[in-house]
Amino acid sequence: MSVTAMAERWVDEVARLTRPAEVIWADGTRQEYDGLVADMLRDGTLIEMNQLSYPGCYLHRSHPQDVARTEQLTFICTRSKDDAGPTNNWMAPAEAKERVGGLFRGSMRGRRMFVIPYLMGPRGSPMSRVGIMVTDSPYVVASMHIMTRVGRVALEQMRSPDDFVAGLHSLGDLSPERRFILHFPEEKLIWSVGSGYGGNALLGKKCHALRIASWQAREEGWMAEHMLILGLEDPEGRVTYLAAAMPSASGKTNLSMLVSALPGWRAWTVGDDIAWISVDGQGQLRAINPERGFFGVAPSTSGRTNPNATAMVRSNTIFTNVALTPGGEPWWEDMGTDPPPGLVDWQGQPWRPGGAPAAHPNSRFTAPVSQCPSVSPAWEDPQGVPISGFIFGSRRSRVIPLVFEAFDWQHGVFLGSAMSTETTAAITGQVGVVRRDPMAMIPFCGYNMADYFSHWLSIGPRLAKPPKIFRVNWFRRDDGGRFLWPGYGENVRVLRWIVERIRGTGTAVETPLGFLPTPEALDLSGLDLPRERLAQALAWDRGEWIAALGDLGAFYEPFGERLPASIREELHRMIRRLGG
Ligand code: GTP
Ligand code: SPV
Ligand code: MN
Repeated sequence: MSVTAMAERWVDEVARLTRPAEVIWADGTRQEYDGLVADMLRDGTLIEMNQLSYPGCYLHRSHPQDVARTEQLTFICTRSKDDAGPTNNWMAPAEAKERVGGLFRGSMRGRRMFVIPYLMGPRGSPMSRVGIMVTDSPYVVASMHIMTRVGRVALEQMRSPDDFVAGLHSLGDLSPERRFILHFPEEKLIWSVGSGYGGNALLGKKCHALRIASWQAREEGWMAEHMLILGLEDPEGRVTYLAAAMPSASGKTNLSMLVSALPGWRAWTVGDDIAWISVDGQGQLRAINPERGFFGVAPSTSGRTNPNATAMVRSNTIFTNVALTPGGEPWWEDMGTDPPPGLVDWQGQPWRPGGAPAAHPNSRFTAPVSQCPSVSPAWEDPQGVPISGFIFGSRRSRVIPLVFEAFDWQHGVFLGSAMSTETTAAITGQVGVVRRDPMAMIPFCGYNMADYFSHWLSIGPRLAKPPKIFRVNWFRRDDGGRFLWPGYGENVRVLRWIVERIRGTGTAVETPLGFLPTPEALDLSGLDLPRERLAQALAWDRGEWIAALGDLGAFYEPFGERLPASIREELHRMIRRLGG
């Protein structure tokens, strides 16, 4: 199978616009990867790490103004503004091409242009999709090798000549003034210029697998979600698959590979960031992980919090913006070791104790899924894994209890739409500000979110047994600012209750919010957690909730008539249950 004429035509067109010195089709081989690495070591794009303790590991330092996704420079370019909706930045397609086209004109002069055919999803899966991405960044090509399936494997999976998402990426001058991440869902097209970082530049990830794919998913009746996928095995060996949406830097990677604090229970990792989910012939939801690598947050990753990740990044990993020890090893805050003398910070400067963090708070590792010790045997199953429960989690110091369960599908969709979270270093801007983030998709939904809620609502009735939906919050704090719940491997105690609820055995009390576990319903064996703290973690306050639902009503306002009536109805019901 070869490249279709249509793909070739698009690539030619792009080359005429960007004027590269050379056009190279990526084949995804080890040889190609090694060659790219050698080039980048020569020109300083990569720094070799200690090849004895970290074989195949390299450090990349990005431009200091290019360290996270930039949402204010990210646009959905649909013909109608309403189709992008009030929560997306919008530009008319013609205007976008006019404004940004100039930044691509001649942008690859003297540089190599790489064409990357990539497959999102397991080989041979009917749910997998193809992208063809053009870039002038070797770092992006190497990262795409880790994060996606590159080369013939992708071209072979095209079902028709135009069965691909086209992505044009150029580093430009890396200035935020000339940075744009544009999505044209009606043309299956992405344009990104001025950034070499993560979700801005690895176009298979957020741009394709969420923004464009969410549009396609609505048209075709499936779901593209910002979710981890894990299988929780009980002591009898039964595995229950769950998918969990949590905002950026709010615990997906950690939960997906947790090491269970409960004997006999075990988590199997299928994916850590994105789930593509469809309804099978039996009315069962099945999920695949479209990626083949993890682009995970480094700070706080330690033997205590995430030993699977610590093991996984010991080889064949590209680190971005971490600190470097004199011995050529990576270092970051809360990795479990003291900063060694002679530490060099993420910008290559000598680090001084008490100064700014040595590793950038959004520093990351890029590592293959296959290296994760907890990788699920089913992670590349072309049919996907059967999903029995959804979890919506966010980062809230107050108000939201540790865990509760929705009454039914519609109420669960409402709870997802009601999500808000404290911002993190994964996006540029202020950290710790509460913002709305329905289903953790506010930065990633490629269309009007009111239609997205309708789409979610439409899935439930198609299912033989709709998954139960849960709300979690690992991040609630006491008055002194300390987390009330220990988190990480201890989260299995919450997952166990969730699985028991799905099976109909776990106990709960009915509250105006939904079903809450009684303190006795959670297995706390071996955990030294004062009763009082657990009670605080599970507490809810009528007044706080009524106020929060007032804010939610204001958030719904701009959606107008497009907001599904049943979402508004759930809001009013909840206010009534609270006596407001
Ligand atoms: P993205 O890759 O940006 O989508 O992030 P993510 O959702 O995968 O988040 P990740 O698991 O990387 O966690 C982000 C931050 O939250 C890290 O600093 C973690 O240490 C911290 N974190 C994760 N799980 C927990 C938890 O259970 N409790 C607490 N207190 N912190 C956690
Ligand atoms: C996120 O921000 O949700 C990430 C990192 O997973 S990025 O790839 O930059 O989007
Ligand atoms: Mn993410």
